[in-house]
Amino acid sequence: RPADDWWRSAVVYQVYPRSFADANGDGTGDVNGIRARLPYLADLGIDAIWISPWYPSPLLDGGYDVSDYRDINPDFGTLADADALIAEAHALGLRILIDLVPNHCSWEHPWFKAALAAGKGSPERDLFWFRDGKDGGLPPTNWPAAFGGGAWQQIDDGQWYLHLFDISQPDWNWDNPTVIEEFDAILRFWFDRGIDGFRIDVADSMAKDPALPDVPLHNGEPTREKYVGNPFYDQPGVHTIHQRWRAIADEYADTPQGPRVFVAEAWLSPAERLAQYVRSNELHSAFNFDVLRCAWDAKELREVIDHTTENLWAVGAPATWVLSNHDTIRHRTRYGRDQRDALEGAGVVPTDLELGRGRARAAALLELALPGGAYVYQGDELALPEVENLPEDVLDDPTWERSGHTVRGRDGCRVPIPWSGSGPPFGFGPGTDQPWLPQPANWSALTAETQANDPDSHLNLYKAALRIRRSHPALGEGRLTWDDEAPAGVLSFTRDSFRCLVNLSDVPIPLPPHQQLLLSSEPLTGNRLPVDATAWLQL
Ligand code: ISL
Repeated sequence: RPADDWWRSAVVYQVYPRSFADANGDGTGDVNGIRARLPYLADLGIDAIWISPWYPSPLLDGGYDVSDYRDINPDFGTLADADALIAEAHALGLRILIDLVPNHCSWEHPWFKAALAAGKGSPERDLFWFRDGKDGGLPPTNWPAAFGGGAWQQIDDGQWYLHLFDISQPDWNWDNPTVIEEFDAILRFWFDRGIDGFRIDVADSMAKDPALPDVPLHNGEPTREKYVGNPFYDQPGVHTIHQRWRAIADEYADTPQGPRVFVAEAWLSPAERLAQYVRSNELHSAFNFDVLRCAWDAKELREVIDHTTENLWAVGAPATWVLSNHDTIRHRTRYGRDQRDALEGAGVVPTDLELGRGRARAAALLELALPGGAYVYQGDELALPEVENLPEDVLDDPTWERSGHTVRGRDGCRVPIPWSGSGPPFGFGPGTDQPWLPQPANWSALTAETQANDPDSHLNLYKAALRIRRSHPALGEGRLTWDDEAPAGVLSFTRDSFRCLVNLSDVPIPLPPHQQLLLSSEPLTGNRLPVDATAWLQL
């Protein structure tokens, strides 16, 4: 395929730098840790790496609170390390995407500090959303923040500033030309250093309705729903910003790497809305989170797959598939929870090392057989489960109260990767202590090293699938055709001479006629595909 189109069918591996690999042994992952594992990633067979924010940051939102967009967090390394990483990845044929966080920065960003110092009505304050409150000491609007409470914080002189996320993450004012130009320069800074593209954080939120209307109440509380017309999500102004960025990425078309690309993070449903973000003069692609939200259910999955592809293809964009990321419960555990409920109802107590594993294997082969691009979150190739029992005193992500219950943060999917060895830190770093989040003591069976030596491991299933995906002409971009004759609870589709069969029913099913079994997530039982398994067939 033409190199310029690599992103249309790329398998992108998400690195969460704090938790991936720790080269200097301080318990926190770093850039040199990623460099040391590049051969592992190349061997896995992915096309690109997306690195979650690596910028200087107080890490109050895991780095999505940026205090300098043109440097590397000293805890993670230096710009020279980043340059080396980009060059080494390219030498291995891996593309590098990094995270851009344009909706907000950290309260440690020098421009926000200057805005606090400069006072009411100053040009410095106009880079953010500073407003006077309403009569009676109320904030300017009733907007809710993502991590609990209201989205406005009052400061000493009585004004309030807007933060859609944590109090430490003031929102930029995208109506101010200085903000627009600053982000143009940030894009060029990293493109010139050789990155292949950006993942755009909350790509649907930068523009705000300047009239600042309140949002409606749901169950007595201001809604967080992205209803059409929401004053801070999916406003028409975001598209002007994206079009501007697309033109900048296209300026690089004649460089050896080709044009640079964007992937939008926007939790927008239905797909008709998301499709607006990937029109040909806007962002190249967008995460499709709809499958991530599906239960392990054939009918629901098929509807979502069809709905997504129809809408994204209508604007010429590729479909993308996401099962997990650093914000969600790992999919192995999501699927396993339903299983646990059923098994416990039948009097069986499953172990956490078995639960959800089969479904995670089946889901991986489904994801990698679908048309378009696929995202793999670090550790998913090892079948890591969500760590559900982290002690309270180690939790790092914001935890808050909503509707009378405590919402725990997202630490459980961010536990450092077990690479090797029989106990913590499992080769994560050279130290002997626990890394920044403790790893479960029973993870030795899940390490990359253990799995590399086991032909039936989850890791080797991914490797085999990625190898076939690279070499099979029917996989990657292109269309799919459903087999409507498939039994209930079975997803079956063909892509030219390739068939993918996923058994979500509760009985083993016979394989339809085929020339060759390319891959199966479980051993067959007498030519039957077991429950919760996927087979890839050559027709
Ligand atoms: O996590 C979500 C749903 O499970 C989303 O609502 C998510 O909070 C939202 O899409 C934004 O996420 C991104 O920006 C946040 C940051 O905390 C997340 O880690 C990041 O992925 C603020 O920068």
